[in-house]
Amino acid sequence: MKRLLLATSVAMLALVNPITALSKKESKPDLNPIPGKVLDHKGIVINPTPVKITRPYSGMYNISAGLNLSNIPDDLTYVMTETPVSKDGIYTEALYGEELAQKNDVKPVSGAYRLYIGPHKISVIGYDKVGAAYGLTTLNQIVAGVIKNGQDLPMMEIEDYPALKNRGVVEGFYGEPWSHETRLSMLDFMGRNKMNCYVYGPKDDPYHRTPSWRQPYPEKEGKRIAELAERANKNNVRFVWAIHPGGDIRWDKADYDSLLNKFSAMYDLGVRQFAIFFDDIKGEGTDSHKQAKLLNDLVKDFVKQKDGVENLILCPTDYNQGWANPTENGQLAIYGRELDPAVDVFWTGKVVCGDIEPASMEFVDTRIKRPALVWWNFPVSDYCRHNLLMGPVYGLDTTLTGDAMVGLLSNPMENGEASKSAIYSVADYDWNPAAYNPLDSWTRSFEAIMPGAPEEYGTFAIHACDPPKNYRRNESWNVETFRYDNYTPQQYNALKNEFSKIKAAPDAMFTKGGNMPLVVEIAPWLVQFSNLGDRGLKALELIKIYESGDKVKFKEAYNRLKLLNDIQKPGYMDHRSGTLRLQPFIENVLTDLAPYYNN
Ligand code: LTM
Repeated sequence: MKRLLLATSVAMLALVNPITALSKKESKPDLNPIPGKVLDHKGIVINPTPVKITRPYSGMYNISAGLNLSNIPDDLTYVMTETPVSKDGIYTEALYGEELAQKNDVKPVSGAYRLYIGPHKISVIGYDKVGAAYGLTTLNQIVAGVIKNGQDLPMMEIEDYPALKNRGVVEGFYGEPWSHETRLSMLDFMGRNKMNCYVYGPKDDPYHRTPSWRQPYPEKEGKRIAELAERANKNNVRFVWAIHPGGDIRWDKADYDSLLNKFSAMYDLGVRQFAIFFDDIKGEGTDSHKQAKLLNDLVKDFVKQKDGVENLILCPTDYNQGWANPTENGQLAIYGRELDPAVDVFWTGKVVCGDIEPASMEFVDTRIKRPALVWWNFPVSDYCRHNLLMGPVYGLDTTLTGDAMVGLLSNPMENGEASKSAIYSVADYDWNPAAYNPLDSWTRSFEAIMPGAPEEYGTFAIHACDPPKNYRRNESWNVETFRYDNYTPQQYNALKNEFSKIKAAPDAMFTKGGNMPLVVEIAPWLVQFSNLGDRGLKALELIKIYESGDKVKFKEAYNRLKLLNDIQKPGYMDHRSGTLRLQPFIENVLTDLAPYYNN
């Protein structure tokens, strides 16, 4: 009877209340599904994805005795972190050199290698030393997978080489620069994933930008730069130091000398490659002719004068198609005519933060008369600092090759550990764009980054993807949300299951994840994520109580959820997740059921 009464008054309310009238349908944002599919790698996961894997022999090795690494040059054994070593193990060699590479059909590009796991021995042939290191890195990943899964090592042959010359990261965001420890750990991570270029350019380092770019680093910071350059070197990563002088540069001899002095000081700290950024400035500094001349002079007076200095990199003021003057008088065309062809030029694509597509590459390349270096603004979150962008790397065209771009660097979040998932996949794309599989790469990254709790990490990641503006990303696509009056039991149970997982995931990541630096870095988000799971469960429970017709219980449960939501909201707004579908679900439940509560 009670239920009937409630139902009748509810029906009457629905006639007059616009909120309930609207609540019949769940509106879904128009975001593309994530491309790719998760594959079964049968325990052997290699990142980045090799160009070609064949199995000319069907044999398997029992590797319980480990590998005999005595024929590997001492300065390459450091990559074999997961490989058990024994004199009685399988004979393993690593060799490199152009002639040897040619004989073994190894592509003549830096980093190329061939790995044989054959009947009598394991052999790595690198085109160069980096290639040999990469071949061993691949072997180490294979061995780690095999050991983890208690399998035997299958004989195989891998032919591999990078598609893009520059693969890596540009620490180029606004906000808190990465800590020294994060940078060191990132350089190791990059090396393990065959990335080779790290550009140091955090906007909020005063010695990088206006006005202190003219000053040398204080001794302590200088030592750290030296340590970074050394660690980068060890990981076959080029440490590129960037300066951002455009805010107040005077284009006179005094400022030119300041630049030369600063570069010389950085050279003495071990830096061997430099970049000059002119992004996000106004006024004098934007002069394209003067920018080009400055770079050309530096090539002449610095790059060519100092031992071992690599090509300069320039970030234009017109760094994306939306802002670039397309005419012959535009900055890009001026670079094309006036800038030394050895200087690489950054480019963020059609817009500041967006997909990388052939059309915008052609736009820039034809003007600057060289393939651009892509500065990909993902997963950078300086425009949405309350959100973490943990979602898959997609939007990178898989038909692009080294002819269209000289490389692609990811601009990450100020949260360096949390950026590693995306960087793992950028490494995958950079090495082998044609084979890039976004969903698979992202899923593999969970195991690599949080080996003790990959599923829980995945649960967090899938619900922490979408920034509320700019470069919108799909999120929470594994569950369907609904309105209180329009769902099936399957949908209800699936959502309940997901909210339970959300509530429990942070604890598992903390207790068994095996990546404390990451957990500590994102702890405020994890606290809010677990709360979100709890609120979601309470919202689902509220629907059931409402349906039961028990007014007293309904009122209590509504009050509880409303209060919890109000109390937790400020913390949630600072450290958000589930912004696309999950928190809106909770808000909808409260809004849609408000008329019954008020009644
Ligand atoms: O993208 C470039 C070249 N410059 C800045 C970056 O420093 C910033 O991190 C991104 C994202 O907000 N946008 C920029 O314009």
